[in-house]
Amino acid sequence: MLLDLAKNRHTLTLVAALLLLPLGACGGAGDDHADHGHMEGDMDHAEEVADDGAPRVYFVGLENHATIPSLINLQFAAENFIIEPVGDGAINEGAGHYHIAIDGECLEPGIVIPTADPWIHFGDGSDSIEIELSPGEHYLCLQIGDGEHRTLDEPGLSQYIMVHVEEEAATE
Ligand SMILES: [Cu+2]
Repeated sequence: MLLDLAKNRHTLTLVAALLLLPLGACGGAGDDHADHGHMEGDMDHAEEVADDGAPRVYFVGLENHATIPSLINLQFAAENFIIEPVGDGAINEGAGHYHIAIDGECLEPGIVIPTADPWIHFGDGSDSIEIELSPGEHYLCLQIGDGEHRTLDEPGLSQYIMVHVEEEAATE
């Protein structure tokens, strides 16, 4: 494995944050905006990337090498791809769910994404998470897995970026 667990201590914080999320917000209610959010305008990304019909996922509003605060709400978006909750293991073509790895690399196609650090599965079909990162550089992978959590053979179905996390102002 490529993962260095020593670098991932902060993911404990992350997991704690995940457990505190109100899961009720993540159900089927979000279907309406999944494919249309980028049409509405304030997202730079929509203007940069022509829609060529290829499936694509990305961190919303987060460019490679962006500087971000320690506490951030990561949001994901998909184009030409259906985000669905994990069912009974059925694999639906052109559909899947998000995963992120914090300080872990994206995986090659055909690999079942582990249910362990540094990976978080969004098996309920949700598309955001609030995380807290330590100051410094971090690497974020957003990657789709199918109904069996297996990575897909489409280059656009993962995004790997580096972010700079600001030093926090001292507060008590
Ligand atoms: Cu999964």
